[in-house]
Amino acid sequence: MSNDIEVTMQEDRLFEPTFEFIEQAHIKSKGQYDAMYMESIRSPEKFWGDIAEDFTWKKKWDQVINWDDAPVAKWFDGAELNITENCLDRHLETERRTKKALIWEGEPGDTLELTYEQLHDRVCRAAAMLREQGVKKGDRVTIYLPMVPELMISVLACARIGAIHSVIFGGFSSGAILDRVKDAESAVVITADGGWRRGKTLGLKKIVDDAINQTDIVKTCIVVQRAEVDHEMKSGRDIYWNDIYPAEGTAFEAETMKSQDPLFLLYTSGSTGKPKGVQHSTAGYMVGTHTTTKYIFDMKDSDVYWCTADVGWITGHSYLVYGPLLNGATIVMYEGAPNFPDFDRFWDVIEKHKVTIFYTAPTAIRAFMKWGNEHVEKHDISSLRLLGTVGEPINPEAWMWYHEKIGASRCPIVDTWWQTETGAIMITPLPGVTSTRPGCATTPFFGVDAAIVDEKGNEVPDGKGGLLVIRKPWPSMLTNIWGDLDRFKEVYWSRFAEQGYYLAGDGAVKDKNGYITILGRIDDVINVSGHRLSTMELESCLVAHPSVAEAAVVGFEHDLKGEGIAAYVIVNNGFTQSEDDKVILKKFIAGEIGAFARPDQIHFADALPKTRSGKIMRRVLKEIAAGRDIEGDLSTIEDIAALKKLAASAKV
Ligand code: 6R9
Repeated sequence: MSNDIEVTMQEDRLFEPTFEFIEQAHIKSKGQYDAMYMESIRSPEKFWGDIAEDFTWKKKWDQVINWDDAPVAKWFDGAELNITENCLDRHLETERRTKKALIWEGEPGDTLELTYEQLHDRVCRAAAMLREQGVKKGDRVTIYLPMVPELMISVLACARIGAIHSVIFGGFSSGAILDRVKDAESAVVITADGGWRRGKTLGLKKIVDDAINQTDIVKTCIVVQRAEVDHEMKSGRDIYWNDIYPAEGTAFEAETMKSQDPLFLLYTSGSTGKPKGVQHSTAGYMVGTHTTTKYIFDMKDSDVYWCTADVGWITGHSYLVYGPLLNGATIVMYEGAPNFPDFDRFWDVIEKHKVTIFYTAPTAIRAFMKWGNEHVEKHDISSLRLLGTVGEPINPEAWMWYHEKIGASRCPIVDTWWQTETGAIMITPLPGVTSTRPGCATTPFFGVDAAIVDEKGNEVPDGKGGLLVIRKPWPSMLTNIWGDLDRFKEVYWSRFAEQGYYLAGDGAVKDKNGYITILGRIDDVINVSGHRLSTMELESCLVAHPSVAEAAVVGFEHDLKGEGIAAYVIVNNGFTQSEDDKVILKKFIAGEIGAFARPDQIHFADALPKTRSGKIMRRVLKEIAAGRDIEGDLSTIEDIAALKKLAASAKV
């Protein structure tokens, strides 16, 4: 067990929601939660069917959940709809027409505010633009943009015409873009000349060119002019957004989609092979993101809601775009870094826009702690009433700092566990109900039948760690891996095929009160600042470098990032092993995958610690990376001398 987990497990402080919060909350009591939870598990048809009545449907469903083709769920089977009518058009008939939908702030300080009516108009125009470019229902559109309004608008425009969006986080490199464009067979890419980050511009178009010049799949590349970065335009393929975006508004009719039609793909790392295109469908995802946003963030019309995630991650999809828009919320979107021009930028944004709900990642919280309280204290952030975290386990120390310094010991904190695959939050406190415990995600949301099981699928006793599984389908669940149904079944459903359980890939433990604590990944996925990376993907990347013969990558505990990346490398004959060579390899990975994948440590090794059967002993490599002495049974190691040498050289 790592130190962090040990500290979390010993935690016994409990924090009750305040009376002021409870009084105004959507859900006010444990009794109310229990009754709703019970109904959601016993009668999901009734529970979700009632909720779905409130949406705009072009045709109602025949069945709330059709599980006949398990594990492919058909939520709201037989229904027809368009999610953007629910995100936008529906609100135009109410007072929300003139309510702010988006408050956007660019890193240089430029701003844009759009009401629901204006956002609707922009989405319709962008939809008309895409249609004009020949994009049809079912086509895949790749979006590689900085956090500018066009990002949200493009996503919604795709959904409006029934195209499947595949957003790639702006930190990914050209290699990652090429893989994704090819896998999705995406003929259209939307990008920008560049974006702002820490006062500098980053040339996105150039990165895209390095990818799409290598394939003839991409026929059209639409370029948003954001940061005046030099770039090339290939004639016949590249075209400026401003040159084709209609000057006049059009009431663009939303395409009719079946409830199961894919809404988007989002590529994520798994333990094996290349990143997989996690596929989400329309109706279930809509109902799931709407309901979680409403109850977990206790969303009201008076709220100003800020989720700091990039739209390139699932958190940005579900809780920056779809969930809040479905609730008619006012959304803050910020383009740049948290420490530009100074360490107080986030608190400045909160003060300026009177943010009431703030959702961020533990890695950011740890950075704020390090930067010091004075940056927070400069600002009046008393508008805040609710805080959230997501992406990785939060250590109790960071939780307490968030609670006291940002939440004034008054705002409930929702520590939300979920995944790209689950589409929406699964395990979380309910802010008006749950007594929270630092580092603990607490209890399952409505409809989530979570259990902790052993290798055979039997529930483990309370207090004992095991594998986290979900035993029943839930509305926002993934419906496939793009183009690879076998892999979808294999990765998530084969381990407990008999019982039909979804394997989350996380370890967890439940206490006697039913509170679930997430212990971290059980597979070869590492979580660096909330970004999922596969050790195998990193290893294949390293061995693609001419100097590398063999590589092993492990995660290790890192104060700021949660986990850091350590790579152990055996070089080919004739290559040197200097500090400069380490820098070259780090840069190589950053160039192939993205800067966030740059290893923290490179160790050159003569041999990797392997068992006699040839398995790399990752446990040992982790301990070396964490600077600990190697303990435990080493009797199965093949080359103990090489290991000792490696451990000794890592210490200097
Ligand atoms: C939403 C998101 C999913 C993995 C997940 C788990 C880790 C996410 C967490 C958490 C502990 C939390 N994770 N939230 N671990 N506590 N509150 O992050 O999706 O990028 O797919 O990552 O992140 O390990 O399996 P994704």
